[in-house]
Amino acid sequence: MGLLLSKIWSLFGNEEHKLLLVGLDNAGKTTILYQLLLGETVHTRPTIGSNVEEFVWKSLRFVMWDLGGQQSLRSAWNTYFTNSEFVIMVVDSTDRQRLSLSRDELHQMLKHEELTKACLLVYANKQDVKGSMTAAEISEKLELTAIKQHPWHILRTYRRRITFRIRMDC
Ligand SMILES: Nc1nc2c(ncn2[C@@H]2O[C@H](COP(=O)(O)OP(=O)(O)OP(=O)(O)O)[C@@H](O)[C@H]2O)c(=O)[nH]1
Ligand SMILES: [Mg+2]
Repeated sequence: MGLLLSKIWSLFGNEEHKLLLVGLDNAGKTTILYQLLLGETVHTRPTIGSNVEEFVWKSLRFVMWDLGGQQSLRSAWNTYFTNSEFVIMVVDSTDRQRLSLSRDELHQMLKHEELTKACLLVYANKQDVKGSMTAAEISEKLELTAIKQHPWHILRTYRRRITFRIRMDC
């Protein structure tokens, strides 16, 4: 009965989907969160801890956790992993120097047992900046093709053009 009720409940779109926004500091995660939520660019400060907001897309409810990306905060990311269905990794496409660090953080987190079923979306962000790396370059340097256990997708974004596209069947 409980299962039936929860299935009916989910048909009415009341099921919540937990989504994590991760990436190094200054990648643009908080900007993206509020751009999706409010449709406008907000002034941000480095996130200490996390921000959490509810976001509705195509009648689906997402609880989005935006995690602070500074080095001292990254070791606490795993405390947010439970029940996460989606991970959005935000990369600053102008930050060539730290792309290998982003790669290491990404591959490390995807090994975590609580994320075994998570789908990955990568935002190659700050595409408005001249000379930023292409999505292909970022995909290669992040070694996305080596990720076999998680469906993944990469999108070019910048703060005024954030595309939210999640495959619910992934
Ligand atoms: N040019 C450009 N700047 C951006 C873009 N997105 C964010 N920024 C700027 O990048 C800086 C960092 O943005 P945040 O959203 O605070 O970055 P964050 O990933 O949340 O950083 P932490 O909270 O420290 O982890 C801010 O000055 C933003 O205005 C973008 O698409 N293009
Ligand atoms: Mg932030």
